[in-house]
Amino acid sequence: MKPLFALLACAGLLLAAGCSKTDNTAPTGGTVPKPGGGAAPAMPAGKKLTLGFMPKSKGNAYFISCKQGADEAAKELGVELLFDGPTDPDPAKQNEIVENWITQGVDAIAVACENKEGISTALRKARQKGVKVVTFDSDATADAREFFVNQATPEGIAFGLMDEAARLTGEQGEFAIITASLTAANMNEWRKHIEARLAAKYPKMQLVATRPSDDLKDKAQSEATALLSAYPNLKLIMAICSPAVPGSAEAVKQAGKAGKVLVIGLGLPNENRRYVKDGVTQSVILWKTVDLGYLTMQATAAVAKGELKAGAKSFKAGRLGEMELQGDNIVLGKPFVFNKDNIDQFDF
Ligand code: RAM
Repeated sequence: MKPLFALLACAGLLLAAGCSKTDNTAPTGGTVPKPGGGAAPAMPAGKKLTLGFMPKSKGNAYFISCKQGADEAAKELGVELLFDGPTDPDPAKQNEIVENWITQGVDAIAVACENKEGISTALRKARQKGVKVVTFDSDATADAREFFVNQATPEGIAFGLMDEAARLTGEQGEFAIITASLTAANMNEWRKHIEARLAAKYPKMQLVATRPSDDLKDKAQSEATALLSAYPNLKLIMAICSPAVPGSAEAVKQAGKAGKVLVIGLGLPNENRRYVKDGVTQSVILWKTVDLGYLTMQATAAVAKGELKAGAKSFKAGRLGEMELQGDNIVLGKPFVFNKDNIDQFDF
């Protein structure tokens, strides 16, 4: 952890959790209740848990960074981690992988859902077969999983974006959103709160368009290019999925509009550093993706072992310390704003 990040996290500015060291004991065995009554046979002593970890897409740097934290937790806990997912976002492929994991008889799975309704049927089936299910990043329906590991509250993310857009534009003018898909549940939740904040606080700002990028950089770049010609008075592009931030920045740069059309969004410092330093992108907002993957695996293992159950108020998440639960949500913490002044202190 870089010094500034560590400081902020420990000060409670970034994460709700503390910074205590992990207790690495990983109990095995015991009797695990199965959904629908009955009990699974006790796990043979010393049996290694097998946990699946599925991103929306394997090619997305955001999820590669999450995997780093998942690997760290798996190593600490002595569990086997299966990492699989579509190469590019593909809901049908996600369902297929869930089915494979059911057949393989894995103990638990963690999934970032591309299509909320679509995957929930497969996840419910997994639960019926005794596979514990946790979602992260983007949720399924509540009855299709035990817990959702959320990166931050939707209001925290949306108000952070909207307030930053308002600050940078002097609360005036046209802006556009580039999202992942128009059905992406996490982005749609954030959009709802962005629009509510806009309506409540910024009457002189106008959201002129919301365009999908399918969570792909090249598509985001062509959408941003189209927005620049369709809206000559555009003041800012807000890219709310990670590949869309560098995609939008590249479009603005190539159009020679750096500094005239501002770019902000939810992105990784490493993917945006160049554009932030060149003044094309003003601010990037994100949570610590490594910690999101780490927390997810800690929670998934705890659920698989029967240590984390519905109704729990908190659980111990290794190096992140005691995490409080909000109902069936485990919230990582508050998002953080990266800009020219601090981006060099972060490496993910
Ligand atoms: C994308 C993913 C993910 C989202 C981030 C900000 O890479 O779609 O769901 O949380 O961006």
